[in-house]
Amino acid sequence: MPKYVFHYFPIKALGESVRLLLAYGGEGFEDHRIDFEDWPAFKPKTPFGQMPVLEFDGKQYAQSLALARYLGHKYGLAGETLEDNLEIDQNVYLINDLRTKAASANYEKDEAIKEQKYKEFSEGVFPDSLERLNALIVKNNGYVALGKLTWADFMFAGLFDYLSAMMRMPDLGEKYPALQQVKDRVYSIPKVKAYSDAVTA
Ligand SMILES: N[C@@H](CCC(=O)N[C@@H](CS)C(=O)NCC(=O)O)C(=O)O
Repeated sequence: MPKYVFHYFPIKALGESVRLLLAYGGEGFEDHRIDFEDWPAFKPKTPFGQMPVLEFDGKQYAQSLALARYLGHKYGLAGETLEDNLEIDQNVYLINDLRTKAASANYEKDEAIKEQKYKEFSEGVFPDSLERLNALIVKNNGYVALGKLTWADFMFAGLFDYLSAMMRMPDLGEKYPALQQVKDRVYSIPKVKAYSDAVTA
């Protein structure tokens, strides 16, 4: 029986970063993918009525960023000082803000407002944030923070496909090569690659 059970929908979205970190950690995890039709029955059994949820030692924990930060610290992917960790968090929250903005367009129910948001964001916040992030990664030698591999790289790599789809930007990696570099770098780590190859096989 693996130490961890990870509960999430059968999609990448907010769950993939945690799966990548669990794969990197190599302790073994059950990748419990809950179909959408089974979610209503499982929802009341989770801490906050949402997934992802990580279960171990008889307890369940929620919130994707909290889970990623925890696993990052556990597996040697955090900074060495408070200020290092502040820099990681700062860059993770920059990415998370962009994710929230993209989600506000993607999940907008009113079609007219949705298209208005896409128009506005595609001319403003999307390119602004992406250029900022691209420059940040270049400054950090191809990493999201601290000039070395941290859990922020896993957070971003796991989110890449979701972000690209939600921003309607299938050419995200071509337009912003540093972003593609982070994704490729994380997915080329042998344990992460083995997990990813097994899922897509
Ligand atoms: N801030 C939370 C958001 C979690 C969240 O929005 N989860 C969605 C799926 S991505 C969910 O569980 N939706 C089903 C529901 O709310 O019933 C996190 O980062 O984990």
